Amino acid sequence: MKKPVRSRKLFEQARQILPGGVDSPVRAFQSVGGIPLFIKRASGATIEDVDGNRFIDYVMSWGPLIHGHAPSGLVKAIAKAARLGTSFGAPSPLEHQLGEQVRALVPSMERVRFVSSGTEAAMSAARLARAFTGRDKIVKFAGCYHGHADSFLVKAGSGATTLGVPTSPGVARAVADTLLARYNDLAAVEALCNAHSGAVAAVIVEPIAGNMGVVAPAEGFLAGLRTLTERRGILLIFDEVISGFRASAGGAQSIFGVTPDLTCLGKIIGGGLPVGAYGGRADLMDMVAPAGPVYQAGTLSGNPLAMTAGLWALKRLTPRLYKDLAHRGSMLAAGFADAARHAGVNLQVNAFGSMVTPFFTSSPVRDYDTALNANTGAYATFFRGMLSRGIYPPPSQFEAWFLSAAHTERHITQTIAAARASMKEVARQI
Ligand code: KE4
Repeated sequence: MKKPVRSRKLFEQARQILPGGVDSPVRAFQSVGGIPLFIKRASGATIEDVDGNRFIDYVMSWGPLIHGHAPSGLVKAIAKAARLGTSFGAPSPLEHQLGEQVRALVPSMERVRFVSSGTEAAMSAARLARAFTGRDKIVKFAGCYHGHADSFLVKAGSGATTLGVPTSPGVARAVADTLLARYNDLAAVEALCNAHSGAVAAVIVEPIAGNMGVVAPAEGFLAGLRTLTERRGILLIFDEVISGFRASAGGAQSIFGVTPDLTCLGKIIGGGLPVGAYGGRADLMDMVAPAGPVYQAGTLSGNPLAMTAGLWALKRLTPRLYKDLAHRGSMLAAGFADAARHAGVNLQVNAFGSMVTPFFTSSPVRDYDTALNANTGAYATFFRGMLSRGIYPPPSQFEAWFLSAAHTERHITQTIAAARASMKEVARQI
């Protein structure tokens, strides 16, 4: 790997204008050391930095790129759409076409509203839940991340945990209405709902957690949340910004057979362009302005380029794609486990389809507390070892590694070989 000379210079320049030199905290490499690499281009499963280093990419823009970087058909579709105009600020047929495509894949979303990020989707869904129920409290789970709206920045996962600020300064007042439970702990949710009887508007959950690293729902957890909330007139919100279209074309709700009242989407739905969405029962969504009184708006919501990219991406979610992704995801997970065993390193590998997280800990990871047991120093050593061997992992122990249709078995084999060598460096360091 060539020294990141140009990246270092660009980072110095960026830090003069962008807080921390980046536009999203987890990109800054703060928890893994070194400087962030500035990317020049990407294609398929690989990215190239400004110093000419090429890597097999497992960040994949944090989940959106299930078809890989810049598939030629997608680029052509976006270019064609751009020639017709980049934004109208008025309805276009593309919006309800994508909405119909989403509803065909996720039938619980009888109505859909497009926004420009997962944050907007989750905050709007919470506002709607409060309006519909007339209640104020929202139950979230420690380690889950629903974007950076004030009420969700409480024991939030992803970058908030990575930087060691799971509850952000500046959100003091909003958090009074946020109740925290342990992921996979139904009794904790029951106790909260009993203690705040009649005051809880919604429970919001990542049905397959990705923001403390990958943590799957325990047997019966999601179904238990559904029963518990239904009985109390509490809305159930599935934040499927990561899991939507990632593990199946119908999202986690189709895999586990649990139907939420509202669903939040993002990432894959935009094919790599800025799209979020929230949707669900018609009686709920018809409360959203201008159909109803709950206000939510957005200059670039339903943007024609983003809608075009989303349509292109969702039309290519085939059973074959998911079969291949699941196979290669399990290949990678097994390879990590094998590499750690050979090196004598404690590792727990959590995987769900094409989402994988190697946790550097000896005990199983089932929730936020057990995820926090992971040795982040060991992860940082592993990260640097992989980077030096041409692999670009997420710069945080508390994120998912994402595969795409462009990741071939050869890519996975190369990654496992790099992991074997990097694990030996971890063994020497711990
Ligand atoms: P955005 O506002 O970043 O589009 O979406 C927020 C969000 C909501 N819900 C879930 C389940 C999410 O995972 C996210 C965002 N995910 C992180 C990565 N784990 C985005 C990466 C970043 O913050 O830079």
